[in-house]
Amino acid sequence: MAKNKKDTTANKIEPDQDPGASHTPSSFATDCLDALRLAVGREREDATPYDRYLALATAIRGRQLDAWLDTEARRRDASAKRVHYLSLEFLVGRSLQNAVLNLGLEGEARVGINALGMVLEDVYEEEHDAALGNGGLGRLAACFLDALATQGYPAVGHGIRYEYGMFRQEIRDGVQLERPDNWLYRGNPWETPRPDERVAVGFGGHVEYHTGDDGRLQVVWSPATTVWAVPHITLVPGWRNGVSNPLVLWDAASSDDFNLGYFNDGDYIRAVEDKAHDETISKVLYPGDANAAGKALRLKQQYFFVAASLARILNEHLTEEGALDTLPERVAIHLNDTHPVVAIPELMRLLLDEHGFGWEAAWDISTRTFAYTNHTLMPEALERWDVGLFGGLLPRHLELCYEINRRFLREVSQRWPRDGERLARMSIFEGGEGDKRIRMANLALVGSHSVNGVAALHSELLRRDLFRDFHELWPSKLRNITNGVTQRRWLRQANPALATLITEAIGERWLTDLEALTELVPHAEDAAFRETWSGIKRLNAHVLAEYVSDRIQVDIDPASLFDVQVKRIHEYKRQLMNVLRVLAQYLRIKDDPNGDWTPRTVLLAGKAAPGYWAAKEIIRLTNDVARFINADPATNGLLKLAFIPDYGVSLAERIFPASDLSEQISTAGTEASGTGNMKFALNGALTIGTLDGANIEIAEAVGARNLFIFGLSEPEVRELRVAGYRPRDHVESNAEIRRVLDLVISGAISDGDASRYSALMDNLLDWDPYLVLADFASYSDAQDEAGRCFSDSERWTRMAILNVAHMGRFSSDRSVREYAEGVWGIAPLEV
Ligand code: 26V
Repeated sequence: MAKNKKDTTANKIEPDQDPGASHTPSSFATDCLDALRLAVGREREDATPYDRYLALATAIRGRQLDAWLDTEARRRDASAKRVHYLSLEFLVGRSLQNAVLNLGLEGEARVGINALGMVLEDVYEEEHDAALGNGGLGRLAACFLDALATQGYPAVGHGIRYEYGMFRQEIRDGVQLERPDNWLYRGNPWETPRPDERVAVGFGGHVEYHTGDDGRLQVVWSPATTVWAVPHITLVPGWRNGVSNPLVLWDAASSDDFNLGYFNDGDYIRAVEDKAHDETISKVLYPGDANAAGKALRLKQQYFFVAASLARILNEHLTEEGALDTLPERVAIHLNDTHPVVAIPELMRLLLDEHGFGWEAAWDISTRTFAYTNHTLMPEALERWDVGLFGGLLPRHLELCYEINRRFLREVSQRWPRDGERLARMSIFEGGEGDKRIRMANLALVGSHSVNGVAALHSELLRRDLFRDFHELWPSKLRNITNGVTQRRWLRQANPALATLITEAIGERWLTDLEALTELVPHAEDAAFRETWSGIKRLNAHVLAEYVSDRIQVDIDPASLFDVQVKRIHEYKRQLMNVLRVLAQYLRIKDDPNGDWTPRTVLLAGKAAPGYWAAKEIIRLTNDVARFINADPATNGLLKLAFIPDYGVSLAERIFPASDLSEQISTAGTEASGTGNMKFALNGALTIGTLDGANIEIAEAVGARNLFIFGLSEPEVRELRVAGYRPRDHVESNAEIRRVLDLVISGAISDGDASRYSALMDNLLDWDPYLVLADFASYSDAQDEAGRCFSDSERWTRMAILNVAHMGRFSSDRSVREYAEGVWGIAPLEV
């Protein structure tokens, strides 16, 4: 597609919609034309495709602002309780198409954009993804905002307006390179800055104690530096209900009227340098997903957005209610993982030091306000802040953490006297002298009234292992709320052809009530319906094949089985097992070129944390194996492998609709939930997976006959580890895996460089922490079964339809309703 060449697109008007002919532009089309002149400042004939995108976005934003004002008025009139979702990540992706669809403006937008001389779908492609998140946790937050607005719940998201989002992934010679994601360089038409509502956030300094006139202790924190937090509001539209909820993203700005000391010293340049330094707080998203980076900047980011958000929340509550003792009646604050957990001592500080509450009252308000979700069992992902670092930046908060802990441990020792080990396990602090750390998860458990995991198995493991002591102390605090995804983006928007077929068969109800999909069950028996269904899948495969060919010059056959694994690259997710099995299949085809093979295209995509060596090696191996097997004419029509670069929300929207087989192959007990598993199944892909995370619940919902389950279960994994796992045993007993590893070790796949993967292979043979070798044979059998099943296209399509029909439970609408009713105590606004 030619971009930025106005003469190639300017006259592209869809038939029958030439505004110059008979059509009278609707008011929305007029708004678009107006926006082009009044907001973008461009004549129609000079407008670039991006100008047209800006015009359409601007016209829509106006409608959203209007809906927001209405929603706010209704909330205030009803004195409705509201949830504030605090998250360091919101992985929103693009906004234009989502807004067009949710506002029900597709027809008018099409006319409006035709009037500007372009096709709507091409305008969508002009938008840069808002990639303000790493993966599952951030995307879940975005799905929840959509579900909250759609159901009319009063809700606000609070996060950081990173100037650089998730890095752009380039692949050079098979290796991942990280490039900056300068997503704001052409501006952002969706945000409304509110500089007049900025908040001052302090860091460092010291704490003083005074006795007030009333004889009470007064604590005064004097920060060493202060940074402005400037809110930028992006609106989240509900599905055709006139509701619009705000997402408040905070931008760091240097404090012009603070830190004036240098000016007086005459060191003007140094002062300006320091000001620039303050603004680094919101510069860049931390591109990790598992290794908690104990870096000062990350702690600064956490406190920065938490302090700004709480100031805004309290200010609004005081304006509306006049006093803070009613806070828990009007406000719920949700902590998305431990990243915003410094909110607990911050609210205590505000109540005690700034608003004069006593400890008991402040603690009661605070614990009734906060709830916390855990998103991972990986011990290396649990945040533990060094007390030196923490106390240096937040001296008053460190004191408050000690006091919270002192009172908490007193309660524990009353219940379990003389149980020192239990006290040590439950303490908010660990280590000692010179190596003391704050366990943010323990702080979250102590300071929240509700704690939840994100799938049934995950929550069970939290209760059994990670939070066992806490579960014994407070048996009703820990609960499960299984994740969900928004069907509006992941089916209606991403896969319009399938969405239309479903709507034609069962009506529109599924868009706001996903359980309605069960009405598809009888259609699975309708041969004509199945034929249309699989035709749509093949058409989507065609579109993806074209993209892959353009992007990485690999030709893939849209009729082959699209076997897809897309997610962050991590050892526990076992992309390595997938790639090794591809090699095994390659060797089998070489042995028996005339065998009855199901042609297959294996696709992988995902980013590795920049400092995660093993994950980057897995990407390189994938690319080496792909180059090796794709170059072999003997297997070419039967097996292809491709790594698609720069996975993100928009690429995911292309991939799920085109996929046949969804790879969900983590070691049982490691993937908290997974949400990609739900997006695949919703688009009619069958799952090959372990009994892990939400796979278990998906299998229950769709029936074990309709997916391919393999591998050790969580109890079996635990048993094997206790007994002593010996990876080499599995190699000795399996000739096929031996041949595969020999092939990798020989250097044949890596230009004869025999040493390239020796460290990765040694790691596998000596340690194999995620049991790749133990599950390999079972995985390989399940893959054979999937291949056979796909060659019976009638049967496969029937299974795919039944999968979709039973996905009702996995809507984020259901998840959010469970939080609203069971955790936050909020109700929808009357519509
Ligand atoms: C950790 C870190 C460490 C420091 C650098 C930045 C960073 C960012 C995020 C994290 C925690 C990631 C936890 C996470 O994404 N968990 C995923 O949450 C999904 C939604 O609940 C769930 O479906 C996935 O199974 C789970 O891995």
